[in-house]
Order: sequence, then structure tokens, then C-alpha cells
Amino acid sequence: MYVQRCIECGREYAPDEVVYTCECGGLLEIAYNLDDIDPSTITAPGRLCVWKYRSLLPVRREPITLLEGGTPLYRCNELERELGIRELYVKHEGMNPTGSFKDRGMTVGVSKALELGMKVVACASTGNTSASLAIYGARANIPAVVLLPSGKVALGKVAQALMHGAKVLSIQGNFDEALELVRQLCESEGFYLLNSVNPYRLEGQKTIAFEVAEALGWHVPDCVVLPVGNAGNISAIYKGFRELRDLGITESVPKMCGIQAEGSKPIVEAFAARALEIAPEPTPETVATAIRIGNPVNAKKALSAIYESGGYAVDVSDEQILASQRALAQREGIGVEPASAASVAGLKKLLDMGVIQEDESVVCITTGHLLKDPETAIANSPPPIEVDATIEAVKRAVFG
Ligand code: AN7
Repeated sequence: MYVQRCIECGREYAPDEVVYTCECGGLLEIAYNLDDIDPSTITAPGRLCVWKYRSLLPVRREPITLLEGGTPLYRCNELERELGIRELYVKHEGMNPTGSFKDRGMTVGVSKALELGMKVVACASTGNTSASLAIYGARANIPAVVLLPSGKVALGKVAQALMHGAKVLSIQGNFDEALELVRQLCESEGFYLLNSVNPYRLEGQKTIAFEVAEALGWHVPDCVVLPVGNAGNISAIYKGFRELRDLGITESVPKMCGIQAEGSKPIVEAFAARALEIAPEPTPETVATAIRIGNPVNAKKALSAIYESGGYAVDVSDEQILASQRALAQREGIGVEPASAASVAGLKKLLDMGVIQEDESVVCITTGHLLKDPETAIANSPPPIEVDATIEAVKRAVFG
């Protein structure tokens, strides 16, 4: 059994209560009685996927699933050499059904919506959440409404939200404003809110931690490095590692390192001040539009994940993000969208700063696929070479 529990005051809410934050304003998390959970239900051999771990997921009905999770964990020998680190893996979440980690949260969140008898699901999104909500809404046959910041969502994500049949609203404002609006909409219309303030959605995302540990033979890496936007994923993954440790499956938790873009870094600023709360950034800006978020709702969870695990938060420039995107693509054959490359750019910076040592093992989470944002990829690559349809011209171009 489990309850929804406030991380601030400890107040508990029943599993079937539709509530997103505590009366005190605190964030909620799903709390299990771990004594009830047989660790062998988690560690039993089987194909990696979100629902392999259902004994630690808060859904009892048959899930709405597209076989999400089970993403590859790639060893990166080239980048190990280039960065000077002993052991580096990339967990490529771009290999999920819609091409981002959001599918892990949405398979759980939309299943929960049906279990609760909700009639419409909704979210605000910098793109990936909307693509994921649209596809699981389609799979579950429940209407989905998504609010996007006008002009700031990568092309592939808009295409997905539209094609999978969501009602797509383009808001004349940024993500933070869209989130505020969708919260009001859900409140007044009884729609089910599936942004990462929803604690059920984060339960699906914690399975990234389970899969990383399982792929490493139930060991944890020294550090996990990932991009941070609304700060749900770093909180979710840390919770997953905590639960594995508390069940006695693993011995420790990794240092959680959150990376933000230079123009959008409230968590980094709070971390630098050793603060527990953020000062929102009113005008976030970065080429990594997925993490163009100035007022991350899960900031408190994320900051405790970083502090408790002995982790770190740093920012990287757009140039560093694009250079790491290219390095992943060309040195390792891993195609990711800009936000995801912030993980590797951040790792490089943390190594340069001496925060991460060269004898440590690191897992970078690449959260979304290259094809999500084809426009940025094309804008930062040389154009195709126009060639006449003759062999001489082709040879000139090849050897030119
Ligand atoms: C590729 O889709 O917020 O820190 O609305 O798409 O859990 O927010 C996307 C976030 C990292 C940041 N990488 O994760 C949305 C949205 C990619 C993302 C993040 C996002 P969080």
C-alpha cells in the first residue's frame, strides 16, 4: 500500500484523492510501506521496461502501455578518452516510444487517470510532455489538452502532439505562464493535470534509476548527470535510487548532478547559495528549448536530491550544449536533442572543476532524441552539398 505524502509537513492523502499539492503548499510524493515489498519482485530477471517494476508503481489496473522504458545504456569509450574519465555510460531515453523519458511518467500517469475515472488529461509543456501525453491519451482513448509556449517548441514535438490528436493550444507566453494557466484550467474543469507536479507521473520516471542499477548488476554509479528543467526527473530518479537502497537491493545512492542552461538556471543559483528555495528566472532563454523553464515546480525536491546525495548543480552555455550534442552524435553515434546534451556538457565542466574525479563512474541521462529538434540540428551543421547529377561532379564534391 501507499499514500500521497507532503514532503514539507508530512500530511497524508489517500491514493484516490485527486490532489496535486498539500494544503500547506508543499509538494506530494508517493510513499510506500517498503516492508510490504518483496525485493525479489524488483530484481527478478526479465526484460527491462517500466512495468517490470510494478510492485513499486502505484497503479493496480492494466496499464496503458506502449512498451516504454528498457532504453539502452551505452558505454562511451570515445568520450571517456576525450573527457578523461574511467567509466562513462549514456542512458539514451530518446529510445522511448515518443523519443523522450516523458513516456515513463505518462504510462503511469495516464493509467492513473483512468483508474481515478478522470475524463480529460492536460498539461503545459516545452514539447516532450505534450507529445507523450498526446500518445498515451490516444492509446487510452481519453481526450488530451496541451498548452505550448508559442514559437518555442521544437518541430518534432509539435508534430507528435498534433498527429496523436491532442487539442494543442499555442500560448502567447512562456512555459511557466502556460503551466499556471493549465493548473487553473484543471482546477476549474476537473481535468487531470499531468505535469510533473503530479506525484504519480514521477513514479514512472523513477524506473530510470531501477534500469541503470539493474544494467550495472544492481550496482549504482558514482554520479548520475542529467539536464534539469521543471526538476521532476532528477527528483524522480533520486527517489528510485533511494527506494532501491532502502529495500537493501543496492548499497548507496549516486551523487545527483543537475545541469541547466546559462540563460535558465534558478536551481544552479539556489545551489550556489546553498539555499532551499529558488528565485524564479522571469525570462528564461536557451537553444535547449526543452529546459527553457524559469520557475521549476519541483525545485524543492530537486535541491534535496542534490544536497542529500552530495551532488552538484552547474550551468552550461548554449555553445557548450551544441558542442556536446555534436560530440555525442559524431564520436559515439548517439543522437540527442540539445537539452539532453547539457548532461555531457555539464559532466565536462564538473570534471574541469574537479567536482567529479577521473576515477569515478558516471551515467549521463540523454533525455530526448535528436529528431525532436531537426531545425536546430540543421542550423548547426554544414548544409548538404548541391551537386550536378554527373560522376565528375560527385567526385569533385567527395574529394573537394
Ligand atoms: C529532453 O516537456 O518540461 O527537469 O514540458 O524535454 O523533469 O523538467 C521537458 C523537460 C530534460 C527536463 N530533457 O526535465 C516538457 C518539459 C528534455 C526535456 C527535460 C525536459 P525536468
